[in-house]
Amino acid sequence: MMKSSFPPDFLWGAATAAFQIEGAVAEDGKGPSIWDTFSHLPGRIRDGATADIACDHYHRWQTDLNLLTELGVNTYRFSVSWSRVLPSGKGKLNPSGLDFYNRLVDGLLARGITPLLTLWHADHPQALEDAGGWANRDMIDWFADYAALLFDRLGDRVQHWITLNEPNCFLYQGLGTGSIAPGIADWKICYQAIHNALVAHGQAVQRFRASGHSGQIGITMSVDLWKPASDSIEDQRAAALADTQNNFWLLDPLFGRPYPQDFLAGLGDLALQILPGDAQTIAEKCDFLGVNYYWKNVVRAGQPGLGQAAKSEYTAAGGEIYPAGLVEVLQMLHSRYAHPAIYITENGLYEHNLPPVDGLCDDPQRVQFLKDHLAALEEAIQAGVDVRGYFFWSLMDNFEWSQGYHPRMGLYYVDFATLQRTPKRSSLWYRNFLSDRFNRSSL
Ligand code: IFM
Repeated sequence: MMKSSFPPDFLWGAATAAFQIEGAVAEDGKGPSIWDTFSHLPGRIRDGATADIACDHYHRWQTDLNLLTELGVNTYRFSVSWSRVLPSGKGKLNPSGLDFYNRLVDGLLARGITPLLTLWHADHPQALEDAGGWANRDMIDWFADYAALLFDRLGDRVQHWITLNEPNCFLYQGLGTGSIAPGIADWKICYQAIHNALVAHGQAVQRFRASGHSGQIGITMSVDLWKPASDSIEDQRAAALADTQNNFWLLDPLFGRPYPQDFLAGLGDLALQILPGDAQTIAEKCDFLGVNYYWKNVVRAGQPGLGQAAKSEYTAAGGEIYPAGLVEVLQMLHSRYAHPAIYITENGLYEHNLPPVDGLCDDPQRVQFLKDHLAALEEAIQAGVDVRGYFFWSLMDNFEWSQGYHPRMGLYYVDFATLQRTPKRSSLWYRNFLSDRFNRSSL
């Protein structure tokens, strides 16, 4: 039998986020979040969908944890809804909201599944947004206090923490282009908000260390590949710029480097307010970097947005499926940032609706996607990259932000009329892959 390159203690999991699956948006004392507000604005979400019910995970969490057992994963990544725990974002705790996560964590541990908890996955309380959200420096303390509360209440059982999920995507789109919540299109606000969010991340890491709890903490970034459409100098420059804006702008300061200077100089009127000590706080040492990898972007000068290379396969959302890019991205992170420990906190495929037939949903493209990306991951590990875990996005079909329920990304199909979950072929493939892994590592 071939020896696997995956370490025996590798974390194998699936991921979700609170707003995308929980529903119950106004139940048991939960306050409104920016996504509750945004998803109810006319014309902002495809087909006018909302996440008021979503997958109804708030009521069906036990069924969903049983799906994890069925899959055979040893870990699960989920996020906490800040406004369920602190309806106004700060101050008064909502005990029923916290209890939901207590039950969830206990349910995972009872099933032998390690929880990996994300503190902010795009859905902060509307009350804080009304006070300026991430553009207001007070948000740094509000976030750190919220994080400290969860370290205090769940840190006896949760050993893996992520501060922020994809501040690059969610803040560029939420505050720069305005295409997602909170729907503000102002680049000055956007860059300041990103800076403040990075400082907030650093403060949360400091509060975690101060809490005395054991465990690991990190941040998750979306790190896709940005490639020029041709060899022309213009296309190469445009691709390098996109890489800097999307990746290095946030990653460099997190790893103790200055903000990319060319790009900083180019901000002009958008100049940031950076206070003494911010750089050190942002670079507070983490235990790992979370990496979300989906696809390759092809960049053509003068054409904002995604370009597409000829003769490639595309996801239902337009990105190019490119497993080799995972190796490239991981090797880049390994060499540029002095080989950090990495978890692949998301990787998955956008697909159109393929309803189940006779209790099974056939999704060969996702099976192939998984095979190819896990092979790429193994290649990166063999090349020396310190990858410690892999989380497939997503456990089940869910609310895909401004796209509503259209792209389906789950290992389990969700019928949004009946809320029934049905396995897809990819879940069976992942299950077999994992049982083979675990059997091998116990030999
Ligand atoms: O669904 C999202 C998730 O919330 C953040 N990362 C990308 C996923 C797919 O678009």
